[in-house]
Amino acid sequence: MQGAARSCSRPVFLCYTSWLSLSLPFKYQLMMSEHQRHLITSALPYANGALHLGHLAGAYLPADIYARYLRLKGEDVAFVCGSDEHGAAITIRAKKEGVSPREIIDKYHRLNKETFERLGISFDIYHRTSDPLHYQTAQEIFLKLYEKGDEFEERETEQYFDEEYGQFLADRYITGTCPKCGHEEAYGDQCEKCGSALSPLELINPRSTLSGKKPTLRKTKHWYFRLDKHEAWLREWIGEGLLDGHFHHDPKSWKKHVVGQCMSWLDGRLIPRAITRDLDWGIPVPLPEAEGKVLYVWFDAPIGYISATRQWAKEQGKNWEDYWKGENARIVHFIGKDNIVFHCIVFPAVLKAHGEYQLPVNVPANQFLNFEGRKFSKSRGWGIEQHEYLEAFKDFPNKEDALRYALLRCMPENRDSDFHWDEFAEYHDKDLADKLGNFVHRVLVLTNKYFEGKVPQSKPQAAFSEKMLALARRWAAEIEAFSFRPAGQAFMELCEQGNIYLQENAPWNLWKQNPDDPRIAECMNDALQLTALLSIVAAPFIPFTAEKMRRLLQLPPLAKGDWKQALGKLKAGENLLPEGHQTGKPEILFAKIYDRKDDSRLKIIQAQKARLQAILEEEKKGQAPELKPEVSFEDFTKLDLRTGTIVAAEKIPKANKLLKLEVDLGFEKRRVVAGIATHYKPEDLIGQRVVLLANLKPRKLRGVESQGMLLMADDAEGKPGFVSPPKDWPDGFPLR
Ligand code: B3M
Ligand code: ZN
Repeated sequence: MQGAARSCSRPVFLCYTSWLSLSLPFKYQLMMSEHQRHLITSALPYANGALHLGHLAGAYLPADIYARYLRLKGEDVAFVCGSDEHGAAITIRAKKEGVSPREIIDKYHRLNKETFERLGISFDIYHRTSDPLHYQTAQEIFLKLYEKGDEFEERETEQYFDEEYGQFLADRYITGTCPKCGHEEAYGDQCEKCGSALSPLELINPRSTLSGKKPTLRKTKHWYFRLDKHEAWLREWIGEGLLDGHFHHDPKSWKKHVVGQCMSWLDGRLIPRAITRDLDWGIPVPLPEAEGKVLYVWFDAPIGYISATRQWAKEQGKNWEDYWKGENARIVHFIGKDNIVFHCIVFPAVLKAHGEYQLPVNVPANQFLNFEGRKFSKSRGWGIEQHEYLEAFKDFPNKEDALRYALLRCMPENRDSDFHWDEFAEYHDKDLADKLGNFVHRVLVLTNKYFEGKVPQSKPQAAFSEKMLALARRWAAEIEAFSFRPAGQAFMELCEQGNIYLQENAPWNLWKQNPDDPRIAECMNDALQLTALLSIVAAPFIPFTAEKMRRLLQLPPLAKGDWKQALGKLKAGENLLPEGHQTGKPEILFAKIYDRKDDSRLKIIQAQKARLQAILEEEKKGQAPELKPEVSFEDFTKLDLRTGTIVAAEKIPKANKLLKLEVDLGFEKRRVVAGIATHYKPEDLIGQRVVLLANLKPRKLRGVESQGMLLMADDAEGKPGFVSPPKDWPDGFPLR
């Protein structure tokens, strides 16, 4: 997947049109106009909890990298996100804490919004779905579809109702026994033990989580969106990139796992989906006959992207419709893989049914990030939330970029990946401190030493600048292809090339021999130009550091179009920093974690590792079973354990759990009654080697005398297995 060969064929919207026009008839050509409007979204987090590093790496950091890059390219960008504030998850949380849903959403909306800001996620707006403008937008879209007449279907069904609380129960409000695996705490929509998707009516022994009582069934009416009607075009659009006979996107630019998940859904047939609910928290269904009903949270949530854009445009004096309906609107949704179906199938179908909207050109969903080899788990304390990281690392210099870079390196772009604190430290020291930090520091120190901090006069060296240009273009192409990890590699290669260049030219040696050697200016000029370029290339990944580099170089903060301008100059062989430009005092960009003189940063990492270690140890303790009271050696020697072989087995009439076995001990045969009939058929037991407690006092079971007991143990599923002696031990062998 990586490397230059692919990247020059992949700058999707730069040269796509030109090769297409050679090979395809006109109607398949992408309608590309000069000016693109980019609408970038990140999944709207539920406002009922904080987000962890996996979320950040999944849907927020990649979107931010993309948005920052496009702004530097001079594109028109709206990067929107916000809180998803409806759904049963929020009302349940509120009930549990004994507060109103409003209190919950206000608390987490603020926390998540602030945390994103602190991490440099550059949303143009962080809106919320409890906002009146969102209500209006969602209701308008619902009504538009309703008025079309054939997009909805009304159905009367029976649903569970809590008589004591006088309300219908959302799927999540019903628990019961899973019909598939017997788990007793399954939810009405899903069993978390075996992962099966369920409907509340399938649950055995359903209980309301409100009253704890058995719910009754009552008739209720709901509106179903006719997803089934949209199957044919969805298949074409996702599979081939075609929409109404026109090329809408390059199907190869969609991630394989995204297309795969969509196709398997489409193959499973689409069915109408209920988009209304009987709940008292949500957006009222805007129909007179729908009193007390609200829109289903997954119907209104993606519309949140639209209302966020509307709010932002209002504040900016722009037209929101340009970003959603305009010919040149390019919508991209960043999400985690658990939200693919809603963003690639359901929401596009809603937009298509509406008729005026553009569909996303890509949904570059990420897979999942694990944490030190396991899934993030709040209940077990495994993982770390974004705000917890900021708190724990408050004394760690440049903590935001250190995290962003570590997450970039392990971003689950195409498969699940793993975050490790050791790698965090390694990337920090080897890449950020050694490759980037060291280079920038040396350049500034040497410029100060040789040229009083001023950019010396010199033309860029052709060979070096060409290499830099190629790497920077690769960086850009990878980002445009949503390949952020490879883009990060291109950035690091630029830093490496800088170090190699300094090392090979060794201006310090030239200076020792002759401070007026023109090669010193040549080398330092190139190195300074690269430093200026790096302040741009680094920015999407580590924006705080990029701005610091700008300050050190005494350049203005980054602004829209800076990359486009730099690219123009590089192509024309011009300098980014003019001759005589005054640079500032050198400063360290990243203080190493592994530093013999200062272990303060290492200690912060070690504290994190120690916390995880403590969880593991606690778990181990929890797993150790409680042992029976001690016995003496004499007690033990009283047991006469003998090897044997089952030579006969039969069922005991009217005792469906018991089998009557005959065990050959070599010197005699014993009759043993064992409660294993539900797990073994008599005929399968003949020849089974066993260990028998041979001096157990005989006792009668269902009228049959049992003369000893077999040693057995249950496996994880509860099936008993025999303790079986090695083959070469004869029957009757005593164990001690
Ligand atoms: N709030 C689900 C989630 O956090 C949901 C995303 C909505 S995106 C429109 O997984
Ligand atoms: Zn189950």
